[in-house]
Amino acid sequence: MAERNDILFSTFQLGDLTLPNRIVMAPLTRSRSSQPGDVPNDLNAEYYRQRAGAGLIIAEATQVSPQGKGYAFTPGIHSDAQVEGWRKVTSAVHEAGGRIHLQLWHVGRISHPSLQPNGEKPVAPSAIKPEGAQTYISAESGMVDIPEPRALSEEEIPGIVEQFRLGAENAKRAGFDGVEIHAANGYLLDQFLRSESNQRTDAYGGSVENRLRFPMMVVEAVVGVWGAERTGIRVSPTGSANAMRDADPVATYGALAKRLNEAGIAYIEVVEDSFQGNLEQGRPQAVIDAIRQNFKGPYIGNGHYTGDEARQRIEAGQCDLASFGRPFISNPDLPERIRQGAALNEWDASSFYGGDERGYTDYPTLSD
Ligand code: 8OZ
Repeated sequence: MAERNDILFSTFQLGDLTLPNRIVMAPLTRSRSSQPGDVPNDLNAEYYRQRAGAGLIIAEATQVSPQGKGYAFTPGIHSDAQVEGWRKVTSAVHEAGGRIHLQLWHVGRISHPSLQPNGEKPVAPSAIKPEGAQTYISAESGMVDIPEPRALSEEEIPGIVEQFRLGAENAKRAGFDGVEIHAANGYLLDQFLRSESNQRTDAYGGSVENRLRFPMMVVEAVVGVWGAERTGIRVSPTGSANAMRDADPVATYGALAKRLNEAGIAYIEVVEDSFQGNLEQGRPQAVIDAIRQNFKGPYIGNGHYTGDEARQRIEAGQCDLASFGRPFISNPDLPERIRQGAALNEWDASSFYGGDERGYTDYPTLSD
């Protein structure tokens, strides 16, 4: 049983939102939107409603445009039908007393022509194939290799910033409490940030300052819609998912953290130790320190946390909040279980992506 003054269950001021606890539901791709149109539905609303005990829910990665899509069945935030669908989700969470951000996503090169408008090549900072990366394109074809992308022209970049701005506006119309910019796990913003996937020789590549340019344009556009206090970001400085690597993550992410601090955004969520692969054994402490030193706002730690570890790391000042992914899939009442020190349900990985209510809304709570 947790102590009465358990820091995990102390309130936390995140921007201008007051959270009742420090346990955040991490963004989780579940690939269950309605087709055609990648539209959130009643089942999705029920899933998030069940998890409203989180201090904050960060809803799953959601493409800001058809071009930003990289997997079958992931939801979007670029059509009116999607806005209406998400409104069901935000209403359900709010009625249950929760708070919910939307994660704004453009996959860049992690896609396939069969998912792209007019069957075009996916776009990236540079025409570099993510070696070994795959994506799920349809129930019939399943997982396929990702082909070489097309490098974006300099002139196209403001248009992609505009896709994020519209996504942010649509998220507002859909009733979210804020947004998180997806700059992690090898998707478009991460592709620009890291030296190996960004080999550009124009103003968007080369030096750290240049590699930060496009991601910071997105941050500024989203802040223009939501205000800094309702805008967060997710990064994965040493994550290797989707064939990612950076020559000097301390320099890249230290500089990014400084710029984000100047922008005054509400939080940074850091994937410290990814289930999809990490270039370092354990948590990359040098990068975590560089981010903490440069970004003075709230830090959400993510990656293989247990409740006890979250408590210890918050008490030690290493993070302010902790986000949980897979434990939230199988435990809709995860905060209550952590508070009581109760056993957790195990997750079934075969039902993570796609399908129906099984492995989605049918995990039991303590009171079931
Ligand atoms: C797992 C499967 C598909 C997408 C991420 C959005 O890694 C994802 C994702 C994870 O951020």
